[in-house]
Amino acid sequence: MTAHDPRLDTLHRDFDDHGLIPLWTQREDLMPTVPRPSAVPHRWRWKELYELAARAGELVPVGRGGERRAIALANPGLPGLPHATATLWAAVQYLGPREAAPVHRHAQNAFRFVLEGEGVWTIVDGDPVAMRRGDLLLTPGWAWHGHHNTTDRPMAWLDGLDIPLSNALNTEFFQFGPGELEDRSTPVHSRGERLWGHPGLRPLGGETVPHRSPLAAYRWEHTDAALAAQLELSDEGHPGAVAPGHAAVRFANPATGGDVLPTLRAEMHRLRPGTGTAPSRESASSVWQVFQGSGVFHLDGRPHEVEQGDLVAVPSWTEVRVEARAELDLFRFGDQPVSERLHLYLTDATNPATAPGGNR
Ligand code: 1HN
Repeated sequence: MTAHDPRLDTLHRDFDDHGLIPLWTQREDLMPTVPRPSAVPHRWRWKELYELAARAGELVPVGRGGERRAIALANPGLPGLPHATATLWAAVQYLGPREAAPVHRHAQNAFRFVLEGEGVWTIVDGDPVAMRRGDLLLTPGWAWHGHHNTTDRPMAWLDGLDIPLSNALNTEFFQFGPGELEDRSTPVHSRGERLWGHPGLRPLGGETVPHRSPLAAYRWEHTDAALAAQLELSDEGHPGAVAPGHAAVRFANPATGGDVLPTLRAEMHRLRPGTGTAPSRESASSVWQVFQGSGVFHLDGRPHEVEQGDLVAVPSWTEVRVEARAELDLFRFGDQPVSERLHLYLTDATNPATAPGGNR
């Protein structure tokens, strides 16, 4: 085969006519040496997001059909798509005073993380769950859910879903529920929390589905206490923190110890002022939100200043290093459970092609 043989041009045209593409023109795109996502590292400012969401609150009703006043982070590397990364949907959802978002369910897994405010209840499979600052609320695939705001103030929060992954796999299903929320009671604790929310205690009568966390709410008071204790233990010379000045927890299914959702991992990190993380990459994508504090995300070497509420998309194999200016609490979610379970999860330390002792 020579590149200049005119028969080769004809062959390539004929491939095209027959719906075929030869590997030799595509190899580096199909099989790059490391992941080369189309999504790019990107930061969205909460102040701007919130202001735009509030304008939508004035102009766009929430109700049957549209279902939610949710505004998705659209990665600039994925033009026209409401995708934060190749696999993750992240949106700010805004619910005005006394408004309600109708009941529905879908195969996609979802959660909410609350940056500020309170007074909204989300009803998950009939269980009313309060949403408050710092809480993580779960809506696993196929759980019925609707939300209502019991106050005279608007409330906005972060929604995370595995929509782009579900999209790629063509596994999307959706069903409308009754238009009206059937239970508008406002208990402080959901039934799931009353049954499962006691450290180390497993209810003998508690029925569970293995891939579905029986807890719909993970409360800030617990997350905060866990992070504070790690740093204190570290000061006392005991293990537990990720690194000096860096505490972190993963939200877990209390019945299995596994991730909170089959496709999504959620974590909270606390970095003391002046500390930072070591640079790292992984074959999984994440979205981070600053819960409180300020700092810098260095993404593939480029600095992005962040403050409270700001969101950062970290596509697969982006090098991440985080620096805290003021004490920095960071919520993060990602698709790690997927690549892990498929044995596709690598970091730059475990990539066989380049790790010490690997083939070169
Ligand atoms: C959804 O059900 C919610 O329940 C939020 O709050 C965002 C985006 C696409 C499809 C369904 C919610 C969503 C969504």
